[in-house]
Amino acid sequence: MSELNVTPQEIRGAAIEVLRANDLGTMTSAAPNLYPHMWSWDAAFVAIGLARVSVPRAITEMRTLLGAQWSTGMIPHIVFSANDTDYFPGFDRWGTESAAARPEGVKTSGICQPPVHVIAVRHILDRGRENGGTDQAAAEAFVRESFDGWLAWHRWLADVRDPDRVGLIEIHHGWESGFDNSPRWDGPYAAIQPGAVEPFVRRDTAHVADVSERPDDSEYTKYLWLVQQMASVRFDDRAVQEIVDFRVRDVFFSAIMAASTEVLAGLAQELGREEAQELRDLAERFRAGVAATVDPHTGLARDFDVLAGRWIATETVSGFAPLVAGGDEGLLSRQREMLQGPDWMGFPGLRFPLPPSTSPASAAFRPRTYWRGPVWPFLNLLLGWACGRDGQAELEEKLRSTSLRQLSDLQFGEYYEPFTGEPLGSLAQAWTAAAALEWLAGSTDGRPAAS
Ligand code: 2M8
Repeated sequence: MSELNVTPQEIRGAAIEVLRANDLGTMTSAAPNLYPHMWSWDAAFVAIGLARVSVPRAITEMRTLLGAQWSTGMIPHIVFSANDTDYFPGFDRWGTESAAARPEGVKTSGICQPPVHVIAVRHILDRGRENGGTDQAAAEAFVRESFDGWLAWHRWLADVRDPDRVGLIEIHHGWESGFDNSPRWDGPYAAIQPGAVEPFVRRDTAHVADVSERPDDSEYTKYLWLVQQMASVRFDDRAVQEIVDFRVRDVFFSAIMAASTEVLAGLAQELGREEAQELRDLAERFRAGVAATVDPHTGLARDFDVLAGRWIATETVSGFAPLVAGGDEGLLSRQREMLQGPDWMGFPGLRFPLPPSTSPASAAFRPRTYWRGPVWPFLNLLLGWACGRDGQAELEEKLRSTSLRQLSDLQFGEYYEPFTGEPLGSLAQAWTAAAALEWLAGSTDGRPAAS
């Protein structure tokens, strides 16, 4: 930690302040202005960070999210706060009011995001047990109380989004991947010819310093077209799959599904639940599905465009999905070597040796544009967590110490320019602050304090 120009205590204090400022009571806004609501996978990372500060508050975060679960089992990608003016598309534009499966009394979007949540629940349980006393009792009670909700979520993903059991989750909007405008989705979006989209006024561009850090209007038109398509069939799962213009098997989403389902299997076992084996088999299905996408020429995992019937081979960080999913050590060690090699963490001139969202060696790389190149700190936390799980202390420590150097600017950027280290998008982004809190708690030999 000697390379930091601020102390760990200063980073911790500043990160806690970001989470405090974004705290809306029972949910944390993803960012103060750009994202004034709760986002599904942001909430999971936020809970991991919160658990380092307050186990009860971390539980509240996950409880709020689960309170928005649809009767199908789906956990929606946005739970709207009362602030309905600063974000577009807001609740009214989603049209989820007409969905039969929507939750009572909670305003949500009608799509989902990657299922990181159970990994967060495991962190909450571990922190509760470290602290003992009421934290332990609350965490253990929460795991028992929420287990069926997580189980329904994972079963919904497995049944509805992988009906052919190929071990890959099908998504119906780039927003479901969380990698909104990644080059991964250029092909599928290029094929979409949107029908008439109701006029719209964006709000996101008012909250960033430079509009080129965000997707453009033609991209937004397609985003809204897909929402309109889903609303036209009231977000009915089967009907959406029949009519929607975006159907892609998302390898990174699937890797998170594999990792998280394995964690859920562990919780099931501890609770003496009969679903433990079912969940283990499910995790294996998705690990195998992810491994089967690896391009033998590049060594990177690929998405699959269902409508075009084509693999999507891009040089994006999602190519390292096997590192998140876990599995065959031969594959994983090749991927770890590549990740640290000259096209990724070792690319010449990087401000910090951390994986950019798109390789700078790729023609699709854009250093300042959102998911097309910048470094995303929360993703590095996920990669580090997977390294810890797989006994890769050295790489985990590299990611941890370098991430802390990156975050010692105390800005907690949404994403970072890889060559200058400039924070971009929103500042005071909640999951970035949460990642800092979790990294700070790691011990110097690279092992998490406990897990
Ligand atoms: C970004 O996505 C939202 C739409 O869901 C947006 O641009 O309005 C993505 O980075 C996504 O992964 C993230 O969960 C969300 C909130 O941080 O912002």
